[in-house]
Amino acid sequence: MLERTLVLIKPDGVAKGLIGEIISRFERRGFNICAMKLIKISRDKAELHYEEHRSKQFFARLVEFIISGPLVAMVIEGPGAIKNVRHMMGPTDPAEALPGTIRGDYALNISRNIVHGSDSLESANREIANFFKSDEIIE
Ligand code: IDP
Ligand code: MG
Repeated sequence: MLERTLVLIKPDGVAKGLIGEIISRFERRGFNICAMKLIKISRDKAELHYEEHRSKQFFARLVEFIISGPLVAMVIEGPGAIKNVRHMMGPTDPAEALPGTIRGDYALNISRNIVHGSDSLESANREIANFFKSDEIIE
């Protein structure tokens, strides 16, 4: 099924100079980029993005980190994009990620795991709307 998912190259990925590398992987796989921007997000937007984690002990640090520097937000489209993009990223904890995945190649620390990808159709729709106006997304 053709799907859209929100991908973030988080501030650690931007700081490590991995923007091009990460975008290349999605392009070479055949995904379509339908929106993209480099931004520093507000605390409100960050808290909305991670609202499912509000009760977790790591929530405050997670929000501080995601607003600490610029990130790249993109909407990526393709068959099974939600699941396939997460497969390309690897598991949340990079210590468990296989080489060949983004987290397995570029990260070791769960709180600095380089990328975000939506985990369901419902999350994707909510997260895309939090980052992009409809006229910023190319049909
Ligand atoms: P995901 O990014 O793979 O979807 P989530 O469980 O949605 O993982 O968690 C969101 C983000 O919160 C993770 O990418 C990671 O950076 C951070 N995180 C998750 N679990 C922990 C933890 O136990 N300690 C610190 N940070 C965590
Ligand atoms: Mg998640």
